[in-house]
Amino acid sequence: MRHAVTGQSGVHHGASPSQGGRAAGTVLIVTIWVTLVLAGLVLVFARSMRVAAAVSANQVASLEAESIAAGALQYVVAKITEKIAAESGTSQTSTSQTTDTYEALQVGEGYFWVLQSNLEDDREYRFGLTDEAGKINLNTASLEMLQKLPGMTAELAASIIDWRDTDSDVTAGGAEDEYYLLQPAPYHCKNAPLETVDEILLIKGASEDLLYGEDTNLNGVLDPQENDGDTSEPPDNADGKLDRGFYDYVTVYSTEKNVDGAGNTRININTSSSVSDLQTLLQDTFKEDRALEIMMASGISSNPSFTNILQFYYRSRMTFKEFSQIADKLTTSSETALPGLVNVNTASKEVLMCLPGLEETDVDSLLTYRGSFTAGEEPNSVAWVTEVLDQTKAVGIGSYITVHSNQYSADILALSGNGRAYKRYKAVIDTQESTPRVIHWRDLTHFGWPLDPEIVATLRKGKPLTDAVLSTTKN
Ligand SMILES: [Ca+2]
Ligand SMILES: [Ca+2]
Ligand SMILES: [Ca+2]
Ligand SMILES: [Ca+2]
Repeated sequence: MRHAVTGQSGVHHGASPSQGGRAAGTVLIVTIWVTLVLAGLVLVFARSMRVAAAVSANQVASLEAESIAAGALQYVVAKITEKIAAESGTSQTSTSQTTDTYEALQVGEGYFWVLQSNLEDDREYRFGLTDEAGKINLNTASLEMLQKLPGMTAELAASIIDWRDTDSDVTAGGAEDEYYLLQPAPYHCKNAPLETVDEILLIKGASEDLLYGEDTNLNGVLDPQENDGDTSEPPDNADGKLDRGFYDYVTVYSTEKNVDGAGNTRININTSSSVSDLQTLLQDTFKEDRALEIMMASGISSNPSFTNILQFYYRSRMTFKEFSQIADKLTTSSETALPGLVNVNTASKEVLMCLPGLEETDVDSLLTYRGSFTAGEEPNSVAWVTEVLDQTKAVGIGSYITVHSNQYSADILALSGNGRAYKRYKAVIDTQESTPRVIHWRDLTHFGWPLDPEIVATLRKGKPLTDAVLSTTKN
């Protein structure tokens, strides 16, 4: 600024060489100088006004995205309520009849999506709710089951066991207080269940690399930056496929009440007091003499001790059709809550592979059999696995499986109408009570924009979102 003023005054001197004009010239110089300073101030001020205007416009967009996300959560809760009503038969529409949309739903000027990891295809986005019962529960899975998760290390699996168990005995390869207290920023081993999946990052041997794999923006598909090696963050092996971590396969939320699909208390066949209840159930369901045959064959009167209900099935020599009618009404546990059971109707191949004793061929057979189920009319008991697996394998997984789901997660992405701001949240909704409850709400915005950047670019140009822009397939 000062330099510019000197230059200007020099030019002025050359234009007014007379002695008499010296005083007037000085005034003129001062005037010019003041004018220049003022002009400069105006310029600076105008620029900061523009910045302020842009900031406040972004704030408005950000607030808009925030309210859209809040609206999206209400939508998700409403959809879950509908789903429960349909399943319990209190609604006219069955689950199969309701077509749920979770993609590019418009709210005011803006939009929201409910993202779902597509575990079968890393080139195609998928939308909808995610069933938490279709995952391995980090708080209940055995060491053997944890070890079978994709990308899991022996060290981390053992350390998860130590992290959640109440004792301070170190599992081989694991870690208790001794390890955590020696860290640069020391902390205690939790010795209690994990409350969130991401809490795993506090555990020895865990890393974002193991948890998220190459999918560092958590959208379930292979993005260009996840397939270009070290050219851009994140580092990846550029092999044209998404090497996932185990994030999509694990949960800490799955739990169910020990009741049947209709909400009635189950008969615990491991207590001698239940013998008459079982007899009544069998007589009500089948003919009296058939009920007696089943009771006799099962040996329940003399020895009410079963590993799980599938073992009862084999001992009782019921037909599959008979067992299917009563299976969900039976239990071998006296607990009122059964955390961490895996829903065999919904779990992914990778999750089913973690169940004890199953080979890949067994899991493929389960998936093939499951493929014939009609949506909304899936079996209401775990009995069907006996149609696929041999006795040893069926009984081997019988204590770890269910067909009920009570927790759903929603990965909500909200975008302002002008494309300037977005928000992304993970919500976990528990449906065990009559009113669904949000039990977890986490900001995922920092993972970056997870869909096609063209969507944002289009809205920023003030253009409408066409089907081509909204394409769910990645190039
Ligand atoms: Ca411990
Ligand atoms: Ca990705
Ligand atoms: Ca990369
Ligand atoms: Ca890869």
